[in-house]
Amino acid sequence: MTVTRAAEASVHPRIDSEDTHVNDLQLLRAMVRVRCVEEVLADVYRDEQEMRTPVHFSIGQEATAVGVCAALRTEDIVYSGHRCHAHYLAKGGDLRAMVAELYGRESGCAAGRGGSVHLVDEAAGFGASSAILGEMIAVATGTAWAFARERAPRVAVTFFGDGASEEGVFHESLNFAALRRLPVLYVCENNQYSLTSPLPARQPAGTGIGERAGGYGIPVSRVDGNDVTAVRSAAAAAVEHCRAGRGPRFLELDTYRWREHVGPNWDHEHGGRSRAEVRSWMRRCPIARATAALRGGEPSVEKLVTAWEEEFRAEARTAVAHAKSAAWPKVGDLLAGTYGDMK
Ligand SMILES: Cc1ncc(C[n+]2csc(CCOP(=O)(O)OP(=O)(O)O)c2C)c(N)n1
Repeated sequence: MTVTRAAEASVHPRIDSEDTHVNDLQLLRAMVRVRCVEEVLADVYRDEQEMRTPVHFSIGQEATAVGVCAALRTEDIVYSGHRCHAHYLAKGGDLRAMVAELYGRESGCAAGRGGSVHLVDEAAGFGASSAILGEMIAVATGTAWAFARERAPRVAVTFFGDGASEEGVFHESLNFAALRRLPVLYVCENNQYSLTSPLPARQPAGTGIGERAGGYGIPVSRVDGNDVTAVRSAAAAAVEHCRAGRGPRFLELDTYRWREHVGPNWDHEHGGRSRAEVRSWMRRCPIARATAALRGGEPSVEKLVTAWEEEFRAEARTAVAHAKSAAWPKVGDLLAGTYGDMK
């Protein structure tokens, strides 16, 4: 029972505990939370049409966010792109402030000015997210440069998709980070699609994203991104390397998004990808996989998952109710916190 209580204690697993069984349960719990929050938001978004923001869900990709963030300290800074809810939550971002942001409220994490693609939680070490593809790759590289100059034992981390690896700034940033041996971890979530365009239609046969990063002399690990413990182990080794001042590292994590590129729906009816392909990846669900792996040591793991689902769905619904009753920003303050407000 000690194990279960420890797992209940946190939705932000860290690697400081020696007990890997406890940690693995915590990883599972953290993934269940991300999944439940996104599923509740997807339902509410579709049924109410009240959130005035695009939403890019990571449903099916939870192991990448949770596995990587479990290897980080609060003072390490994470950046993300448009598909950022899971990264924000896994790094310890405030759920209520995220949901209020989706509803455009003043209590949102970006004061209701940014929407779902502009999440931030400085206290949790979640630096920023942006829908400009590749932008945060450069920002994370700059942050790592600052850490290196300050000789701070901190690591900058940036999540991005396979599509973002095709931006020029990807190459400029990796080259600079390798040259200066910066403490930055690049995490490519390779979910095979950029909108509806599959990887083989965009990149030459026989080449790969990790190979391109390796071309700059950056050590690369390619990992099954739906295996949360494998992701955590690879991330822990990479973060240790960065923190020790040995330069950047690169993780390529193979995974798959279940829902449409943007929005709460499924997209197999639109012709871009087949129902069979989506189903084959749903059979590789990271949560089902982690649950099965834990069954031997924790026979009641399914019951735990069911209880967590109830708990987190309720938490998400409360955050939605809270956001809906929160104040809107004042029209007169529209430019507050923006460049337009600067004297
Ligand atoms: C500089 C820039 N170019 C194009 C876009 C339009 N765009 C938004 S998301 C996206 C696809 C992103 O694919 P990927 O990086 O693989 O991330 P995923 O959506 O698969 O998580 C594109 C092309 C953009 N936001 N920014």
